[in-house]
Amino acid sequence: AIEAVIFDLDGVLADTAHFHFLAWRELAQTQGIDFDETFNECLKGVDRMASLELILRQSSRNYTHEEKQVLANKKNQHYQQLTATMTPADLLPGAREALEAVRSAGLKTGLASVSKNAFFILERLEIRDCFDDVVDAALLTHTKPHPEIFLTAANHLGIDPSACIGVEDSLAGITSIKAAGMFALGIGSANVLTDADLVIPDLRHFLLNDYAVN
Ligand code: B16
Ligand code: MG
Repeated sequence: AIEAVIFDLDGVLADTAHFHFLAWRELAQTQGIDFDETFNECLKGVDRMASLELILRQSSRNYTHEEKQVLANKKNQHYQQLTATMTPADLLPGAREALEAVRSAGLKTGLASVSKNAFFILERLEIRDCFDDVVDAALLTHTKPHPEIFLTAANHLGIDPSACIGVEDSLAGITSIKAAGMFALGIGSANVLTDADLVIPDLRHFLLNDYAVN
């Protein structure tokens, strides 16, 4: 039976995925690099430096380590500006209800975001207390699609990965969940999240009994 649900943050609980997109797009434009929503799909769930590498790969120029650091900081400053005024009203529809449903069913909740801004966003949304464990992205060696982050969350919760559901909006995230040996619940479109065990459009459609019965 399912004993824990481990949520991604960006694009699942809040629409911060859009803010990441806006900040990366502006940065790419300053470097003369084209950037659209399709390419953005590959960046979702991928950490800051790895995302930057994927973007700069489209340029014919070579960037030094220092230049990359400057660009990554710029993007992050822009992202922090965009998210600074978020409030609990910015939780995506169904997010709070899904978290509460998991807790009321006596299951544990975890957060698996590779974002180093995750703790800040949780504070803005006032949902830090909804989680039994929040993985600190700063302590990870690998970004999604590697399973490390979901395995770490399960480990902290003391639950076997096979008894966990992972909830993700990104391709990299679904791969990470499956590699961790969990049930992968995709948020978005089944045409994009082809490896998910089940895809729902958003958390208003989250029905724990559909996945937890065993
Ligand atoms: P930061 P998630 C990921 O978060 C985002 O999907 C991804 O677009 C972003 O690059 C990454 O966090 C790093 O974020 O620059 O704030 O450290 O989807 O794992 O919650
Ligand atoms: Mg995400």
